[in-house]
Amino acid sequence: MISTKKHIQQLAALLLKRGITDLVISPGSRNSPMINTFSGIADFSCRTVVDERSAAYFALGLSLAKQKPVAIVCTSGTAALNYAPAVAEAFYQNIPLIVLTADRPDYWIDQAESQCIRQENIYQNFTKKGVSLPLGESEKELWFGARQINECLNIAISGTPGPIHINIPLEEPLHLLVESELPEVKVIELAGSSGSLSVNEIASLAETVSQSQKILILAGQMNPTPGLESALAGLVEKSGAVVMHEHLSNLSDPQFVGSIDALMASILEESPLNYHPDLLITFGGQLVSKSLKQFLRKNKPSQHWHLSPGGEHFDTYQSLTRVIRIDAKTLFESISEKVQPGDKNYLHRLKSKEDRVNQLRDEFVSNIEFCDMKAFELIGQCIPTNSVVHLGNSSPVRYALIHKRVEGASYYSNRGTAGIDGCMSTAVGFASQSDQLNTIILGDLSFFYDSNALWNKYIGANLRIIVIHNSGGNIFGMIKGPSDSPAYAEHFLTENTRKAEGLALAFGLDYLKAENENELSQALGKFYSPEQRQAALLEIFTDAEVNIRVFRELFKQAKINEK
Ligand SMILES: Cc1ncc(C[n+]2csc(CCOP(=O)(O)OP(=O)(O)O)c2C)c(N)n1
Ligand SMILES: [Mg+2]
Repeated sequence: MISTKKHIQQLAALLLKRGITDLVISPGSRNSPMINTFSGIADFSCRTVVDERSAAYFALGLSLAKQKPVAIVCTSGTAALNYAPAVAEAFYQNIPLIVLTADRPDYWIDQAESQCIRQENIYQNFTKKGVSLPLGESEKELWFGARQINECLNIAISGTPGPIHINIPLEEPLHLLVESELPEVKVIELAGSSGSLSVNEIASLAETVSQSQKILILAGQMNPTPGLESALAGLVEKSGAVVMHEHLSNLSDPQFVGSIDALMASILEESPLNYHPDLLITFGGQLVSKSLKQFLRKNKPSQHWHLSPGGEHFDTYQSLTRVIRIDAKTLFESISEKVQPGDKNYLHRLKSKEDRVNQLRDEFVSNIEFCDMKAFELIGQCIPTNSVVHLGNSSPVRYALIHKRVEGASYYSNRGTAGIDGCMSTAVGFASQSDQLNTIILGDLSFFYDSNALWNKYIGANLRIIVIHNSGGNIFGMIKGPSDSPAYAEHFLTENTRKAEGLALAFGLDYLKAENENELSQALGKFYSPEQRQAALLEIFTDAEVNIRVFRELFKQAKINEK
């Protein structure tokens, strides 16, 4: 018999899969779902020690003798605090103690409820990681809990081993039991260490790649990385893998797929199963495309490897099966030689679909009236090659990704947290250390928010600022939700009538403006001419209603076209 509590069932299953079978239990009521489950499964070897302080030290000794992680289990309240001395000792002796504390639901903390203390992160200074599992048992909460447990168990034994803490809030009834097997759980494996893979690991990864029919490699945001592009191209050539990237990934090989957002929108509408990958490999930072996330969360690959020298467990697509602690270039170079030649069917299908979507975009953009989307096309044609492009958050980054990359340009954007508060300051800082031309394209609200970016003495002649003045936060009209709200105009769009001219002049920048296609072409010519010998700001005025209509229409057409 085991407890009916699903998080505890998952915990037991994951401990078993990791071979962690030694437990030291201290009696209590809140931890009864753990006691019942662990003692109800013959594979666990459960000891009992009443005093938690001594129990934790006992486990430490057991772990030292067996050279294996040992788990300790206690109830809520001061029981958990009594583990602290042994947890500190384990931390400084590098012993992988797995600390499992039962807790009350958070809504009872500090509410004059018995055996209730603030348990979250109580051993913060002496554990490699501490988590609190969710209380609810929805599909999302169970996925979240399993990911937290996987990550903690991996961290306890990887690199320098050490204690981890899993705090587990549990709600009454606590004592219900079922006669059942443990659930199927997904183990997130860890491969590689200190930036390299063993020969066996390389062989086994290459074998999985060789056996996969549809391989999707997703490149997130990253700085230009010499050698990465050719390592990827080598693997594509051999295996037929599809590499998808956004401008911020700073890749440009034409064999790769670079128009993700519109492409995914059209695939979502069609028959996603045709495009659903068997093996997903991700690396780098975040991707902007929302439809990509939607597509992959709905059509989960059977394996997802995330490459991360730091060992981060990014499970963005809810399908993570392996974290490989190595950088992308080294991995692709190491496995390419060993991979068997694969067919290119998946690659050809996605490439030809991308060609169709790009063609549709080109025709669409050539026929639209003056608006943000049109302005981005014209800007893209004029930015000099080999320069640096900084994209403001909100709609500028989305428009830029719809259009082709500027050849040879490097792209940057504050996508770590997607704030609109420091886009221009970041670009100014970058430009101050760069001998290339730096263009920042940002929205009007973002510009005014961060106008103090210009309040320093490091503004050089290599800086070009393009403000897309669409009278407020247009993004809120482009996405579903805010635009249907009665508060849309007043509190989302936030109409803005201030202009950038006064600020540009106050900070000593040349000022140009454009209100239509003609004016924009002329202004861009001047803006990027060799005669422009000091920093300049170009303000482009567009109409919010037109922008929003055109943006939605492009995605609508991409979908209809593929039905
Ligand atoms: C610091 C910060 N505050 C608020 C937000 C929420 N936010 C996202 S986009 C946006 C509007 C930006 O408007 P604008 O810069 O004019 O760009 P547009 O969408 O109009 O092109 C806001 C307020 C944010 N991302 N960062
Ligand atoms: Mg705006």
